Amino acid sequence: MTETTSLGHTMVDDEFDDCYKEKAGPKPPMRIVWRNVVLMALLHIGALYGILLVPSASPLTLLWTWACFLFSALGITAGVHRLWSHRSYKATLPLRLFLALGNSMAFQNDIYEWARDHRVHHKFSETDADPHNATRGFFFSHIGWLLVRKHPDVIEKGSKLELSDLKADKVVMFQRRFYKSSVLLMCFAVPTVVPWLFWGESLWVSYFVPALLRYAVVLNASWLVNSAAHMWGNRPYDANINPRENRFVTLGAIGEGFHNYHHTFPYDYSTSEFGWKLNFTSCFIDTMCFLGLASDCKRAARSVVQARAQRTGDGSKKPGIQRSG
Ligand code: ST9
Ligand code: ZN
Ligand code: ZN
Repeated sequence: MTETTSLGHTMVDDEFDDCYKEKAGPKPPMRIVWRNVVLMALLHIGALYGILLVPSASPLTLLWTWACFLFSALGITAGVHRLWSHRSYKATLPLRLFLALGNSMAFQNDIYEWARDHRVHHKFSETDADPHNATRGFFFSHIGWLLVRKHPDVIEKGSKLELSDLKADKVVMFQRRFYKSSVLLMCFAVPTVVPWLFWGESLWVSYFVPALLRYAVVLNASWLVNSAAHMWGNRPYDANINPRENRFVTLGAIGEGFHNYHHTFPYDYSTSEFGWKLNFTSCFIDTMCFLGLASDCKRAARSVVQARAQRTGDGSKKPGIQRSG
């Protein structure tokens, strides 16, 4: 059973656990998955070719590419990240269906697998049990972790996580069951066919720009949160952890680069204390609340944030800064 607090919040297994100690002795050998290496190389070559085709795409196709970017990005940020991994707000069935479709368009593993890997990332951050352990370097935390077998501790610790809330969510389980077909449809077929069918774009351009290029951009924007935002930026809330506040990542990842704040207060639905500032995802969730499609947004109290910043921050936070949104 999933536990709830006295405030009715769902308890989520995403708090850092400092009891875990990495095993002593040599690390297990890295086992490369060549199939993934080839597929990722082809995707990125296709995306680079897509950049060359951008000038020949019609304005409507470019607008459509942007819409597909936003929809798939929200399927990650508002969907599998803030809703399903952290349970930082509640969403009605229509909104969960919308986010699951966007999530399939983003093709980053199904919601269940993504949320399981993400909870284990927070709980055992920057250890052997973290799937994209940033202490193994930029390349590993960015893309390398998807090209090799996982460290056994990721699987061992991940299998002990509390995931009953995900198993109980019919939308999550439905998407997992039909994941491959939903990806073919949402990530590749819909982005390619719509411009061809509705405004006569060539199938060639539609495939390489709104499908492949957009997919690769969303992937890299997401991966930058694991790589760059664990390496470069200030640590105003907790200087003892590596995740950082990175504006560049925030811009590309529609509000997900406030990563020092996020690892310190993983339950906060806004992943930052600045409301809508550089945070389209928070703007989207607030709009959903306004429309009655979302509710129960959790927030770190301002006094808690200030006290924590004073106690463990690196001193870069301006005192008394006002929170907006
Ligand atoms: C992708 C994911 O790109 C991206 C995630 C980004 C995260 C970002 C987070 C930052 C915060 C949010 C910001 C968002 C910003 C968005 C901005 C948008 C503009 N616990 O996996 P296998 C079990 S995906 C427990 O094969 P291997 C598993 O169930 C890209 N158990 O491991 C299985 O058991 P069984 C597309 C676990 O063999 C067994 O272990 N996809 C766990 O080591 C084996 O599982 C790809 O590229 C766990 N955590 O292979 C595919 N994990 O057999 C990538 C696993 O019983 N995946 N298990 O079913 C793969 O090919 C493989 O997983 C592998 C590892 C090769 C990487
Ligand atoms: Zn998170
Ligand atoms: Zn992180």
